[in-house]
Amino acid sequence: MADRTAPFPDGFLWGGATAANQFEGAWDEDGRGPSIDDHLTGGTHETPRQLTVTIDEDAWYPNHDGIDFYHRYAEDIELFAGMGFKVFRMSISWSRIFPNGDDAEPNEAGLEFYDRVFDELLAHGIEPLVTLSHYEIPYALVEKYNGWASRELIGFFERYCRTVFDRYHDKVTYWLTFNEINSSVMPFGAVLSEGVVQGLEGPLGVMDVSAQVRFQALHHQFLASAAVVKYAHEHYPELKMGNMALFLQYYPLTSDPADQLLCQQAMQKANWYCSDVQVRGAYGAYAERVWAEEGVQLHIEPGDLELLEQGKVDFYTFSYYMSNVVSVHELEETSGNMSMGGKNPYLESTDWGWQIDPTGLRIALNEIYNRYGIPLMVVENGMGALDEPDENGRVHDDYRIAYLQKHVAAMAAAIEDGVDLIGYTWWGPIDLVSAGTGEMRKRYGFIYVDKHDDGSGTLERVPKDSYYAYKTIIESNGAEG
Ligand code: BGP
Repeated sequence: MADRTAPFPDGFLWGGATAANQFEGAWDEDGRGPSIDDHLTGGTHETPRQLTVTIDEDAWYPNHDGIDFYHRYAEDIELFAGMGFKVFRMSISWSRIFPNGDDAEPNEAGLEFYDRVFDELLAHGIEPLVTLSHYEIPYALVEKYNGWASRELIGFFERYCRTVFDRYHDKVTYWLTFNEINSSVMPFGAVLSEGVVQGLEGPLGVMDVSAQVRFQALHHQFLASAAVVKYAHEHYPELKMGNMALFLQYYPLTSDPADQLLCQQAMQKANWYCSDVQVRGAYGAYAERVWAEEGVQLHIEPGDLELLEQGKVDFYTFSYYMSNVVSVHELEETSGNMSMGGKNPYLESTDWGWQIDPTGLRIALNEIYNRYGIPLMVVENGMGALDEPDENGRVHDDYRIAYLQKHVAAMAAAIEDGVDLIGYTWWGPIDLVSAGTGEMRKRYGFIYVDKHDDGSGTLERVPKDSYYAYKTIIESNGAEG
C-alpha cells in the first residue's frame, strides 16, 4: 500500500475515538453518579450482558473499572500523541457532571477532570472532539423518568449541555450530540441509547421496548439535540456541531425489484430517518410510512417541528463497521444474529461476525455526501479481534493493519469521488470495554491493555504493530502505511 496517492486534504483530522463509560473507570469517584452502563454485567458473544436494577456486590461490572483512563489519562494521551493524533474523540460522562441528571447544580470535581483532560490534549496539539451522550444517561433518570421516554429529559439535557459549553467552549470546538442516535430505530439499541427500561431487568438487546416508546423517545432526543445545537450556534458561533449515526450500508441480495425496494426502505428507516431530521431539520417524506408500519402514533407538540428546523447540524459524523444484506428471499444469518444482517457471500467477517467491507465505506461516503452536501467525518471504524501477545508481550496484529489500510484506501477513493471528508477516528485506539458484549477480549486497540474479562491484569499499556502502521499513515497524511 506504500505508493498510494494521497488525496487527503491538509489538516485532515486523523485520530481515535472512545466513550467515557467504556474506558474511564472510576465509576463512583469524585461525586460521579452511576450511569446505565454501571448496571450492566459483563457478557460474551454468546451470553448477553444483563441489566440489573440493583448493583450486585458480587457480580462483575466491567464499566466500573474501564481501563482506568481517569487516572492514566496523561500516559494515554502521550501514547496517542506518539502516533501523531490530530484529534481525539471522547465523551463526557453526564453523571460525572450531574450525578442524578436532574440536579440543580453541577459537580465541580467532575468538571475539573475534563478540564485536565482537554488541557493535556491541547498541550499535545490534539483537538478534542466531544460526544455529549455516548450510550449513557445517569441511572437516576432511568429510575425516575424511564429515560428518554419522558419529555422532561430535554430540559435536563439542555442544562447539562449549557454547562459544558459555557465551561469548555474555548477548549473544544467539535461537538456531537448523541452517539449512534439511530440505534434505537432497531430494537437492540434502545437500552443504551435511550435508557427506556425503568424497572426492567434482563439480557441486553432482548428487552421488550415497544416501537411506540422507542420512536417517541427518539423524538425527544431530536428535540434535545436541536435545542443544544441552537444554543451553541447562538452563544458560541465558532463551535461546530455534529450528529452521530450508526451507518449501515444495505445491499439487496438479488436483482429482484422486491429486494431493491426492501433495501431502499431499510436505508430510509435505519439511516435516513434520523439524519434527515438532524441535517435537514425535518422528518423525511417516508416517515409516515415508517410510523404506520411500526404501529407508532408520534406525539408532536406545537413548536416541535420549528425547533427541529432551527437545530440543524454543521457536519455529519458516523460509525462504519460493516454492511448488511436484505432480501425477501431466504437469507443465511451471519454470526447467528440477524441484526448483524444477512450473510454476504463476497465478504469475510471478524471473529464477532461483523462483515468487513471497505468498498461499502466508499459507497456510504458517496451516498451521504451527495444527499446532504456538508462535511463528513468517520468517527468510528475498527476491528474487534482476539489478540494474543507473544512471549515478549507484543501483539502482531497484521489483520488489524490490513483492515485499517483498506478502509483508508476506501476513504482516499471517496475523496477522489468528490466527498468532503474532514477526519477519521479509529474506534478504540486503546483496548477498552466492548459496548455490546462487555468483553475486554474483543480488542480494537493499537495499544494493548493488560486487562482481562475476570477483572485481572496490570493495566500496563503496550503498543501493538498496528500502532506503528497508523503512525506512518498519519505522518504521510494517508500516502503511506
Ligand atoms: C459502536 C459504539 C461504540 C463501540 C463500537 C464497537 O456501536 O458507538 O461504543 O463500542 O460500536 O462495538 P462493540 O464495543 O460492541 O464491539
